[in-house]
Amino acid sequence: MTDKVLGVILGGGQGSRLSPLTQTRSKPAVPIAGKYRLVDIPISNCLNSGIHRMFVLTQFNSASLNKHIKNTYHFSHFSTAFVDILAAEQTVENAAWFQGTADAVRQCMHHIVNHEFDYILILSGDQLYQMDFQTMIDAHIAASAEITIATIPVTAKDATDFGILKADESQMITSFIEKPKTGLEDWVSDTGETMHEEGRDFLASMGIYVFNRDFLIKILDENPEEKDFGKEILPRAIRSNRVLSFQYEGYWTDIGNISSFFEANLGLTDAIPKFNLFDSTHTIFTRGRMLPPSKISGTTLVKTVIAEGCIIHASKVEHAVLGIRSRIGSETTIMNAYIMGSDRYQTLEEIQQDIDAEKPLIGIGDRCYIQNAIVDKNCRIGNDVSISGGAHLEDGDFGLYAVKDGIVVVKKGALIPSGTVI
Ligand code: ADQ
Ligand code: ADP
Repeated sequence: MTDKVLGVILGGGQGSRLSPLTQTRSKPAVPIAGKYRLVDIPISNCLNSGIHRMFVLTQFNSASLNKHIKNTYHFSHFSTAFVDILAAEQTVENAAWFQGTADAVRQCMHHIVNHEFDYILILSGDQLYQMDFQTMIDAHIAASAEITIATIPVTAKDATDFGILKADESQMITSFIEKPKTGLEDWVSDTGETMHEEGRDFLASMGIYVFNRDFLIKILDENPEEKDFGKEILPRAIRSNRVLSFQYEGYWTDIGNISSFFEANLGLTDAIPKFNLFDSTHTIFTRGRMLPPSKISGTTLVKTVIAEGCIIHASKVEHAVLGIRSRIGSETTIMNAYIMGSDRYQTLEEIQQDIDAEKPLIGIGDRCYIQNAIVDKNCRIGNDVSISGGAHLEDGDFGLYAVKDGIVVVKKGALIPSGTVI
């Protein structure tokens, strides 16, 4: 059955909510959990569900995304599997960027329809979850639906950030509203006893849709002015078509902004993380880099996730994720932080040259204190640097770093001189 399904991953609009991580790369290429990229999550979910053909739609095509996809997703010559990137492109008829999610799919439709499929699975590129799409597709077929929306119960506090819907006894959606700001009381659903006990009274769209091929082509063609699935296409479809709600109750989180991105990463350090990287039935795939094991000396490690290839001399690392090739100097303390690591090691010669020129090395120096921060890749943080994020800091962009919701984000490749205090 999965031969009949094609996956389409919405790789991101301008990605401004994840800025500055998206300043020099497209959103799907943002590094997550120390060794993966955001796009690995939906791709892995597809592969684990037996869906082997997919497109990643992205607003701009970065070298790092291309390289990652090209180097990671290799399939046998005898299989039809592929992961291809479709970036917004100017054509004779259309010189514009993708204007929204539906418009992105519409503009790429001429590439997509070249493939054989009966169902198209549309996914967001910025969510953390491990879901079997096969059961969703089975439910879609069994209900003879034209569209199926994966849904999840959420609280009133979260409901305003999502598409909220109501369904009848046979789970057919009867009404849908995108991000309701008022009148929430009219949108309470029967989400089941356990969910009600947790205050999760509203059914939210997870932004994961199954469409019948012909139905999608028709609805996009007939309504060219409608640019967005959540705001336009879905509310329209619900009025006259069979749109099924497929309720999911596993772990799922939207990581659209810096604070949810930060929390999703640090959540991996929990004793039993909700997003389980150790589940061999839901492997998250990424590029095999053949890095050496991490080397650690004299460090107290508490609730910390460490990727491969790190060299760590810090005195303490607590509640942190250290990404590939992280280098951390002695007497340094890291707390509540995501250090992304770096793309390469410096040679001993380069290190000597930098030391002679009093230039900080790639990585984090000696006697630093780093708290409530994200340090992007390839940064050079000198000695005696103190970075302490928190509510006391004003949000804004300060050149080498930005502050968002009190979290300090040191930009990719930034050189923070010794002695700096943030
Ligand atoms: P949002 O996530 O707020 O809500 P949107 O900004 O449209 O909706 O993004 C959906 C996905 O598409 C994201 O992965 C985003 O990066 C990507 N995307 C956005 N614009 C794009 C573009 N121009 N080109 C390519 N990709 C683009 C949606 C639904 C809600 C639902 C939530 C669940 O609209 O109804 O509740 O997802 O997270
Ligand atoms: P990002 O993860 O921040 O998007 P890129 O994907 O652009 O970064 O860079 C990752 C790749 O770039 C790595 O695989 C690494 O091989 C290569 N790379 C980056 N900088 C250098 C450098 N100075 N020398 C050699 N290779 C580099």
